[in-house]
Amino acid sequence: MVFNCNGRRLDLTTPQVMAILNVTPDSFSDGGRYSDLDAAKRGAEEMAAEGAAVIDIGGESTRPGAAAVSEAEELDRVLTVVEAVIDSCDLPVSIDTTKPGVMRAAVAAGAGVINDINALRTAGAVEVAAELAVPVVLMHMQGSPRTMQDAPLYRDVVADVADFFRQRLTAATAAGVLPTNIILDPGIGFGKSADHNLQLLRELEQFLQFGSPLLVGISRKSIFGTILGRALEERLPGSLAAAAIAVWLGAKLIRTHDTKATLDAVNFSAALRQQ
Ligand code: PT1
Repeated sequence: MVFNCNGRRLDLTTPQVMAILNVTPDSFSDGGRYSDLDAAKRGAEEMAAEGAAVIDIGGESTRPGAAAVSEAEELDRVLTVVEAVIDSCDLPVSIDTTKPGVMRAAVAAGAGVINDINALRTAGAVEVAAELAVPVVLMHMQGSPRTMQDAPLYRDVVADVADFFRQRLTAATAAGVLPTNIILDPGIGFGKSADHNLQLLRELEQFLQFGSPLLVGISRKSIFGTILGRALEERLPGSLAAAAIAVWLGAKLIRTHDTKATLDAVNFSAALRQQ
């Protein structure tokens, strides 16, 4: 449960928080502007001070409906930010990408975790992940971000996600990814109805059978719109409830926009559970 992230330590003996650092593209700037980098550095420092265990940086939106970006565009957005955050704090940095070229460049810049919503299914990704030898998050997704919410369909969502984990664990370890470097994530909101998401959270313990730590990313997602009728900026209470329950059911890493509040939910749940 202790991971070596390109020289930085991630200890998941007790549950921890993965803080989301937004690298928001805007048409008036590229990711390399001083003010953007300065904001990223200050954001990372704040997350570290609030108790995050790892900082997740991504240059491609994977929200429902989001379009893909080119590798050049993604590298342009993300690489200087990874370098700046590696400089400004000593936490491990995770790179949220599906592209092997971005994985390679980010790890060369100091990133120490590959967070892949496509679970290394992109051509060349599994070989690069094996070569880089850093921890990898294998996330379940049905379809692709642009169309995944059109008509999500499962035989049995929990069984189907478990089958997917079995397949991806086999493919990754066959390519040389160490089993001890794998983290699994059911992919809340990625090609799932609200009911599918509830079933996955309710049955989260089923995914402990693989022996890998579980990551859950549910922060501010549309399930809180569907179930609670909350707009984006009103979803923190629901997100905290979900984080506490995910930890209660065995999750070891919670991906969040709200480090301090989420860490309280995580720590209280872990204390109750005596983890
Ligand atoms: C996640 C995750 C991620 N989520 C991992 N990486 C996003 N490992 C990005 C919605 O329903 O859960 N795990 N990287 C963000 N993606 C979404 C998906 C954001 C759905 C919002 C929704 O609102």
